[in-house]
Amino acid sequence: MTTIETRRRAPGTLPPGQRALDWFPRFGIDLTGPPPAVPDQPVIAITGAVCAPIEIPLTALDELPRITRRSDFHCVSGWTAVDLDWSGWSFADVYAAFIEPAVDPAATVTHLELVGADDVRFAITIADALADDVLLADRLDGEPLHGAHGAPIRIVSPSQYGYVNIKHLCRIEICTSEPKRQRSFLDTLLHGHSRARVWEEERHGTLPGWLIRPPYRLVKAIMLRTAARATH
Ligand SMILES: Nc1nc2c(c(=O)[nH]1)N[C@H]1C(S)=C(S)[C@@H](COP(=O)(O)O)O[C@H]1N2
Ligand SMILES: [Mo]
Repeated sequence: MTTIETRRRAPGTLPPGQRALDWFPRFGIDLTGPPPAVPDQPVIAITGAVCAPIEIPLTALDELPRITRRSDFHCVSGWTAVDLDWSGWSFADVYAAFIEPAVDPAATVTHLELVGADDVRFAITIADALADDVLLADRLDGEPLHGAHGAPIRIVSPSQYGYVNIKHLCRIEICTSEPKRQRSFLDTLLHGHSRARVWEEERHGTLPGWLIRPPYRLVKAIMLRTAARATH
């Protein structure tokens, strides 16, 4: 097993506009309800531009080398959890071994839509998905991933904001263009940047990152209070 440091910050520094927490909150659309149930034999379904849809049993991932990586986790609302030890597999390895062979050879893949069991999703560009530091993680700090943090398996892309890091990953849609979804008013207001790189402060799809910090800070304060109450 190899441990690689992927942290890009110098000790004591954080990406622009981020503040460190001394805990790792559960965050997202649901802060208090039970996390989605984990099936007895979990799979990741591969759909979209494929020859035929397939299902990858999580047990098949054991064929690939397991890796552990220490990284910081940055939510777009402005909090950072430092020095998390994730364990799992390189997403690029999983893609090459299990996903790419199923893709329609005539398709030019531009995005992968990552879908969680709670139906929360994010369309990541294929280049960002295959970056060196992206993991499929099933363990955190030496323990199996807790439901709050994405059991049975989640994406960990430490150089992109939290909302890229889809928890409870159960399906990947292979896309030949950026999926366009209907947005609610709130979603339009808060709509995240499609690359979400933390060091570039790509928080928002249209507004500069620094400009959107104050409303996000408000969201952070309210949600962290709820998350803390649910945890303690
Ligand atoms: N399936 C799913 N994935 C998700 C979310 C969610 O609500 N559901 N929330 C996102 C957001 S906004 C953040 S900051 C991180 C939070 O991860 P954590 O709960 O492990 O801290 O998960 C991301 N992935
Ligand atoms: Mo987030």
